[in-house]
Amino acid sequence: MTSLFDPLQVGAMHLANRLVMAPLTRNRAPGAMPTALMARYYAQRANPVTGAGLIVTEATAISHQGQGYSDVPGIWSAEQVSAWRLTTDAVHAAGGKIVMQLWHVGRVSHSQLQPGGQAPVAPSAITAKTKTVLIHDGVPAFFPTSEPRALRLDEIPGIVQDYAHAAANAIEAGFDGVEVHAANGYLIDQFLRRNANQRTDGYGGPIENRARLLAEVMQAIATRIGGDKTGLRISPVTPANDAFDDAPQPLFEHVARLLGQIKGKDGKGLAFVHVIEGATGMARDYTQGDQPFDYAALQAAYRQAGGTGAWMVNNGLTLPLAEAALQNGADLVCFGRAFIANPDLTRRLREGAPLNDVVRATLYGGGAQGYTDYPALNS
Ligand code: 8OZ
Repeated sequence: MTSLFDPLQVGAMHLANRLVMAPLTRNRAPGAMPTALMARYYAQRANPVTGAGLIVTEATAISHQGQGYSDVPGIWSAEQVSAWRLTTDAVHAAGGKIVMQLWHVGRVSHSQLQPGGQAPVAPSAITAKTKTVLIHDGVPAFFPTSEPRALRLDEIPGIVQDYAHAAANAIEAGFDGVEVHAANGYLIDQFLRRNANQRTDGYGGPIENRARLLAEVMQAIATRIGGDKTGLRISPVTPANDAFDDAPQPLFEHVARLLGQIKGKDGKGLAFVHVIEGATGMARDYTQGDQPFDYAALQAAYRQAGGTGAWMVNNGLTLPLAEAALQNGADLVCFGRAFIANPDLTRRLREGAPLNDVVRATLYGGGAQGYTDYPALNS
């Protein structure tokens, strides 16, 4: 029987174990610049024996326009590339692997965060019924998102370019690969879903059109950096950030088929597909036959189309749920809050040790407190 603690080759990466640290927004990058404290936080979780086999960074903006929250990092400038090297060097020195999550928020933003104070961009000019976090004088607060403007058709190639440029920057900064954030109601997910995408051009209407931006972004990145360094995250039925579609099963099976067909530089397919099962942040219980969506059909569609990447699952997992997921056909399991609170989560799960609880008050914004001061077990 495969164990969570067994190694796995994932695309170009050799992972020491099957536990992945989820992408987790922490709002500790003022001016969109990654810091030395962030490098310390990731390195604490990178040890191949005690920590994650793979770390996915917090969502990182591909462009200034892609930003939707205060103090989240970016990867569009040369300065950001240099600053991220602190993180990749520290993680690699600890023996770990790390991929960067590439993010364009689309309409989930506020004009205060946008270049020139302009409106955020979206598939259609429909305001998301959700909130964003703005930090004023060090104090985080929720604000309704601004009314977006619809992207012109002639702007879309530039967005695809921004993703490919950000992916190349991530590789230059020393990351082992990238994960495209196509989940949780952000730009790519907005294009996928009928409630946010009412376009009448080649990027709206039928499923094939709504999935076109995702296909173009994945292909552009795989061509630029190699399919074996490229993955993505999707969330077929999440209601997060006002994401909704009345027919997610055919939509995401189409997405799975197109992902299975992507071949990048050197003819390599994608390294991994990361699926949030259920509503983001709410545990799905495999042992209870909880099936709001047929995830096995999604995986089968991907495999039938030729996809060979690792299948990664995520959402409120516990050790028994993670083991059940592995026996159900997942290759990798992803933990979020548990990795925030336990830098040595893998060791604790292996040894059956108690877990530290996460402190919610320090999740978004602030410094070392509730970030790099969660204790590991004594050796
Ligand atoms: C929590 C707070 C802000 C952003 C996501 C990137 O939901 C996020 C996010 C989560 O994917």
